[in-house]
Amino acid sequence: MALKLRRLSNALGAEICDIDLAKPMSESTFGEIHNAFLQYGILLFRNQDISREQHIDFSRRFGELDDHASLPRDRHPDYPELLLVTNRPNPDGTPSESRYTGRSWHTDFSYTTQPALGSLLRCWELPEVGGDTLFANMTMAYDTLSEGMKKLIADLHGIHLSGTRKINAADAGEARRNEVMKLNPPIAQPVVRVHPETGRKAIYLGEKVKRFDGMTEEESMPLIDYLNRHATRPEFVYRHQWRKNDLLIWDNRCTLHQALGDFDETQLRHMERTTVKGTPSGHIVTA
Ligand SMILES: O=C(O)CCC(=O)C(=O)O
Repeated sequence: MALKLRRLSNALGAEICDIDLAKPMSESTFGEIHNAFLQYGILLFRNQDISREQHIDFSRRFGELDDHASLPRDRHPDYPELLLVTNRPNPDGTPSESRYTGRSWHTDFSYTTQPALGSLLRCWELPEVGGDTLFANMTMAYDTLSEGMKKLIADLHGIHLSGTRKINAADAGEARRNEVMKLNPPIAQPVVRVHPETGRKAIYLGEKVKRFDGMTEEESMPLIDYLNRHATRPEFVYRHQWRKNDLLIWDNRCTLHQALGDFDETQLRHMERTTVKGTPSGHIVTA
C-alpha cells in the first residue's frame, strides 16, 4: 500500500493520511511508516480514537518501550508504558505534578544513558485554544553550521540535567523535582550525535544543558545559547496545533521539542505518551 502523506512544514513533519491505527497493519505498511519517520522526523496521525492498549501496541512496533522509571510520579497508574502530561488534578484534588512537562526545548531522556528513540504523544483533552507544541529539526541545524563551528563542537559533550524545567513560583512540584534529580544524575552526551539509522549528524543539545564537560558554566553558556538559538530558528521549526485524538511521533535523536503552555490553565489539557527506548549514549558525570 502506498501511504498518503502530507508535509507539515518545510523543516520537518508529515501527516500520514487515511490510516486507522485500530485496524491490523501489515509489515509492509509499517515499513513505509518507519521510512517516513526516518525521513520527516515527526509523523502525525489524526482522528485516532484508539484504546490505551492500541496506543501501546502501535508504539511497540518502533522498538522496546520504556517503563518511565526515571519519572515514576508521572506514570499512568495502570500502564507503566504511558507517561501522563496533564493538568487534570490528582484524585485527592492536589495539582498534577506533570502539568508543566516539557516547557523548555529538550529531547526526551537525554539525561539518562539510554535516551529515547521516539515518543508517541496522544491528545485526549485539549483547551479551547492553544496548548501547542514546537518541534525543531536538529539535522538541518547541524548542516547549516559553518565548517569552523562544526570543527569546534565536534568533540564537545554537553551535560544534561533532569531538573531544569521552567516552573511557576506557585508550582508545588519541588519534591518531584528533587526526586527526579536524585534518580537521574547529570549525563554527558555528545553535542553532535550520529543518527544510528540514517547515519546523519545532528546537534544534540537543548535547554537541559548548562555546561560542556570539562568547562565551567560561564565558559560554556555563550556557545550553548548560540547553538540553541540557531537550532530553533523559525525556519527549522514546526508548530503543532493539537486536535483531540491526534497521535504524533517524534524522533528524539534528531529533533528538539517544547510544550508552549500557551493556554488557559483553568481548562483541561490531557496527553499520554509512550517512549521507545534508544541506543545507549553518554556517561554519568561524577564531578
Ligand atoms: O505536552 C506536550 O506538548 C509535550 C510534552 C513533552 O514535552 C514531552 O512529553 O516530552
